[in-house]
Amino acid sequence: MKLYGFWRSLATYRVKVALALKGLAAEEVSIDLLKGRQHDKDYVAVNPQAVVPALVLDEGGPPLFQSLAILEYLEETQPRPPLLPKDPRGRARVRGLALIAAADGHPLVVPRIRTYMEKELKLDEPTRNRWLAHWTLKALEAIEVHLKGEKETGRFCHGDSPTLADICLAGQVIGAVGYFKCDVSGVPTCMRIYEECMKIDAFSKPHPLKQPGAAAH
Ligand SMILES: N[C@@H](CCC(=O)N[C@@H](CS)C(=O)NCC(=O)O)C(=O)O
Repeated sequence: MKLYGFWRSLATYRVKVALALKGLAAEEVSIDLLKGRQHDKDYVAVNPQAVVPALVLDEGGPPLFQSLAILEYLEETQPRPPLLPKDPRGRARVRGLALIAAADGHPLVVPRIRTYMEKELKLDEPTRNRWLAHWTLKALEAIEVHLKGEKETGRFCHGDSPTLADICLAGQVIGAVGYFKCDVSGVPTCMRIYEECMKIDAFSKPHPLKQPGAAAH
């Protein structure tokens, strides 16, 4: 498999964690988002949305796109270890938690939004940073209410083994702590579970700030 991604990308991180948890390997191709390479003609031919990640399968065919769709594909084709619970209600809860991060929180802080705020809306850097930190924390606060109050929460977001929810939570915390310097004192359950995740190589090795690209920035 070939994974188009970028060291700083939280959506790429989600796919890398899932691949690692499932014991799958993929060759990585870096699309430098800081240099705008996602808009290069060659890459737009891979993913017309001009975003990473995209996953090319060994069997060929069009690349898979959207990290959660890729995670679901991996889950269906390589069910062990499972990243979704067996029961439909549990699956809905895990997907719901994952979506708070991946569908509601993360999209507000991606490069195209930041570029629009800077170039079109002419917002200064402190104002842009307030936006990034605010929406990143809002998603974690919503997840926190679920995690703190619901009996399904265990060592991880849902029970005692990692699921799609933990993968998305980990990325959201990396954004909050590593990128946007949020005050995370109000989301202790998220932080506790994040720390559990980081005890697992599949979560800690692909950490964006541990990638070679990060050292150069
Ligand atoms: N919902 C998408 C998000 C994809 C996305 O926005 N990726 C970011 C990096 S984390 C990107 O490539 N952004 C490029 C841009 O905004 O121009 C997914 O989960 O795959």
